[in-house]
Amino acid sequence: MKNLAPAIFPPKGIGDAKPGNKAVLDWVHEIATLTQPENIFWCDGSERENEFLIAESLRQNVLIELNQKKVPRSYLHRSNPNDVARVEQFTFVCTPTKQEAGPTNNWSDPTETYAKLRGLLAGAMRGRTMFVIPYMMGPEDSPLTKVGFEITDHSLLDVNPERRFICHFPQDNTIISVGSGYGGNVLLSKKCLALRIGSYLACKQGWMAEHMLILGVESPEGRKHYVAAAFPSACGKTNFAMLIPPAHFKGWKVTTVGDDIGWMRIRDGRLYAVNPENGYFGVVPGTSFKSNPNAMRSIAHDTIYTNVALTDDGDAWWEGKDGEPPAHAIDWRGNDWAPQSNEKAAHPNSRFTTPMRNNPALDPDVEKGEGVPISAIIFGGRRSDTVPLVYQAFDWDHGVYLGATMASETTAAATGAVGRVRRDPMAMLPFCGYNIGDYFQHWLDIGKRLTNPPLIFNVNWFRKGADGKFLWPGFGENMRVLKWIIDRSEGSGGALKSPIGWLPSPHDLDLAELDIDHNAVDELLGLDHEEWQKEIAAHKEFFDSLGGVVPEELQKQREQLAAGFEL
Ligand code: GTP
Ligand code: SPV
Ligand code: MN
Repeated sequence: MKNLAPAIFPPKGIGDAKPGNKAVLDWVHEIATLTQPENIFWCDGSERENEFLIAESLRQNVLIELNQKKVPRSYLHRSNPNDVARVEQFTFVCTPTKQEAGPTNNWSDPTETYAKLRGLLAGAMRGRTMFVIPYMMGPEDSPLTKVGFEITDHSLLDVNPERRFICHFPQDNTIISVGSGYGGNVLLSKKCLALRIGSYLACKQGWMAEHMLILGVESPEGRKHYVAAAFPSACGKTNFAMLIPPAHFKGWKVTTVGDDIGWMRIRDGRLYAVNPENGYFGVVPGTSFKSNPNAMRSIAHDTIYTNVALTDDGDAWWEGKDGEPPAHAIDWRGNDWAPQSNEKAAHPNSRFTTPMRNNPALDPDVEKGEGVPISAIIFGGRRSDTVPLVYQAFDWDHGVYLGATMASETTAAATGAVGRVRRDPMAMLPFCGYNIGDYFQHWLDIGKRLTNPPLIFNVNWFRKGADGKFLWPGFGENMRVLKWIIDRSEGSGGALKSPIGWLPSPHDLDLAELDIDHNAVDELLGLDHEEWQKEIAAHKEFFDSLGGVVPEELQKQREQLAAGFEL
């Protein structure tokens, strides 16, 4: 096969940051003996290294330079067209027993899997450069922070969907990924470490690793709360974390701590959260100055775009960007594109990669080692029907039930059918690195240790009317829902008791200066008994499908919910 990523030869002073740690050196030596690279590049994260690697990537056509006047220091990467999303069917948790991985993970035997992977890796880096990338997940002085090393080659284009394996060995703190260059499959510090291995460690050590954004919200009087929210992939975390309140909320300010992953620990009976990441790997389509101005400013420079379209003047373009579509562009596959084309110009899961320092709304405490105290946890999914705009759990255990039974219509973030409702507990279905029953129990156990637990809410920005259109304007207007959540957390804010939880009535939400009709609001906050009968049956079906691992407490919650609807 043609070597699409030949070795690179850096000048002295670049790529030679060899560490002194013997364990690391031994391990690198072992992998080099197996994979047989031409040379080894020891990364140090310096600016000089960055410039060299970008120049090399441009030379090898792995990156395309964008118009430097329009988007300074920004580049386009076109992936292999069959390597555009996470591949859940090829993702494995390799624990000694299948039972430890549980009913929601693909399991494979660690000994056999190591042997198989060793076979695939033997000689795999011949003629190529091996990169050793040290990384740190979390603020420098946080007790949760983890240090890791990723060894990789440069074979971004040389992927093979027939031989794609993303394998986790929680007992060994090891991850091996072959055959994909896509973010969630190969940035091993992110979903693989920070969530899958992270959740396994969190359960053992008594903390939480969650698929959550973390935001700060400050009132005009200067009262500040932090909120964490778990929405499934491509369901609005980045947008919510960067929310700009509408004009009516003068003096309110929302700041971003994280947009995808939250690590939380108990301190003084409260949950404190840190964001282990240093940047954003976000969905591009739909991003505009109308929907998310902070994201637009974040990606206006120093950004790598993957699988967006390229305009004739060298700019990045995607569906949903402000202004008119270009008359001509090169689409994400590298083909000519025009507005009348049947194909999308940008892949629906095209992504930006940008450092968090680019975000104008970055929270000042983002690097604080002790984390930020969480006042509320929000669950949410993409549901065209059934689930109201917002409601509040009766208590922690009921909140765990809301998380455990949440569902969402599938998106382009993972390969497979899009738009199918699937249960995605706590937005962790693809990311929980151990038995989901033990994960539910862990959530219940955490609750018992909290003297000042966050209140738990569920939201749905995606309910649709009979015309098939979203009933709720979403984006910045989600501030209206966030405000109710803050009010409830402060002990004010009205609500009605319903069988599913505390529901706001229309006048409990601040809808001033919002162009929305009364019927839409009623529909957004309404409960349809027939839909809920089906929903509760689906909860039971889901729990049953897990084969007896669901804690008794959650079964009890379901019975109570069902009883509430029989009244
Ligand atoms: P991952 O990075 O995959 O974990 O996704 P995410 O949860 O951060 O989702 P993101 O904020 O990138 O949003 C995904 C898609 O949902 C984008 O196309 C957004 O435009 C759209 N979206 C986000 N928020 C809203 C909203 O409030 N209403 C509507 N209708 N769409 C939204
Ligand atoms: C997701 O799919 O939830 C993402 C993108 O955040 S990735 O990092 O690729 O998993
Ligand atoms: Mn995510």
